Amino acid sequence: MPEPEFIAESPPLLAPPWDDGNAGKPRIRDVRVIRTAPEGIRLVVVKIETDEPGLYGLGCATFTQRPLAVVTALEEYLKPQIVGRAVHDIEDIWSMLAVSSYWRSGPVLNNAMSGIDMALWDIKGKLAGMPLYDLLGGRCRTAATVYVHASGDNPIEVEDHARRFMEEGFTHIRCQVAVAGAATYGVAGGLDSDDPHPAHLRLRQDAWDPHAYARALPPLFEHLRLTLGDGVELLHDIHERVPPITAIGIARALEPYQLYFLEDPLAPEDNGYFPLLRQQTSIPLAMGELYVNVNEYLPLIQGRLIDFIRVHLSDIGGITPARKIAALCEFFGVRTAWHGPGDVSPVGHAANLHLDLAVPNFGIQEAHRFGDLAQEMFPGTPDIHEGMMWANELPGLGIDIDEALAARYPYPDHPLNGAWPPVRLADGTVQRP
Ligand code: GCO
Ligand code: MG
Repeated sequence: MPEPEFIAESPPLLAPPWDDGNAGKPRIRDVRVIRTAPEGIRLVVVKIETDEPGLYGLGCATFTQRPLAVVTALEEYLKPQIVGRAVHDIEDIWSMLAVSSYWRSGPVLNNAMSGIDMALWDIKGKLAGMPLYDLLGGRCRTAATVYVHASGDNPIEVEDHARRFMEEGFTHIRCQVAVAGAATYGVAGGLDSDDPHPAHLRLRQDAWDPHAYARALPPLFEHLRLTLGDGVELLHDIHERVPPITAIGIARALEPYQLYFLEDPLAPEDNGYFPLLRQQTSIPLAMGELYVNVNEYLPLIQGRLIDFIRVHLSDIGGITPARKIAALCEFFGVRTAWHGPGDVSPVGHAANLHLDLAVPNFGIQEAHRFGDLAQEMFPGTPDIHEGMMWANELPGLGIDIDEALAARYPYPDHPLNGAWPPVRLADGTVQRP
């Protein structure tokens, strides 16, 4: 399809009534979608270029299990609606795009919107000459405390891994252990070498056994508390892989070990169990990386049923909805813990970090330590040291992309274009998520 000719005005039908007042403001000239995989994970990054020379913004639109669908949504549906619009009207552009398909929400559309939304916030920061955290109200802290992932085939290996992190200055560590003879989520090592997933996402080829997994957890955390002591915060991710009543049992069994939080005990489909879970235990609960729709998290926040909100910024549509969620959570005593694995691009991590710094009710940030290549490809990738993530002083998101380098790392071949193979119980039943 030929590129639409650039006109320095809003597209017909889509101009807001105040568009005359936008005369002289920079306008969107192009929306470019960049696909790259510096670490084998399929990233989607949006670059919005304006009619002002050198003024552009970057956004994360990474949905690594359906990246090509996001690219199509951006190129064929969202871009034609916003080329020509003034860059200032972020809220209006978000609201307009959100309903432009009538049927709304969902990870594909939200990710596409997030690419645009973050890029517009990046541009707004550049226009203001301020890092985004300043524009959002100013910083509330020096840096964002992070947690990292330790795993192993048995409690001793997990302990060793955690100790290495502690020696590096990390204070919060998520711990996952392999279940003997069963598939295990979130554990690196001893895996099928043909598995296309990055190590932390790989699945063992054998079946998943929710009850064996549940039984393996108390001995793991008992071992970790005994050997590592109380001077470290421990976290765990259930990843929604057990029946709801088993999750309640796990939460109660882990109470003595004083976890910082227990993540994703229930699948979004089982939100109705939260009141029961909450009545049974005071273990801090973190929830929400799979949420895409406001109706999924609103009742949990209002009902004070969770302690940490863990949405994936690009999966809910970017910074615009996330800053509202953070503000809402503040009034209900819920802290933020934005999702931050390797399938968030460095641009998305920068967006997480600016919110972490600017919101009073920040809890913790999940960290992914990007290798040299990704850091070279994305200059300004947030720095991690002393157990914290640090922002630079550059305006906007403070991050850039070396497009020539990005082009040298295309998506790896994959029979399903990144889709996940199923996890199954011993009888073959597909297990969520
Ligand atoms: C986490 C997550 C991730 C997700 C991954 C899915 O807490 O970091 O559970 O590892 O599984 O982002 O693509
Ligand atoms: Mg998780």
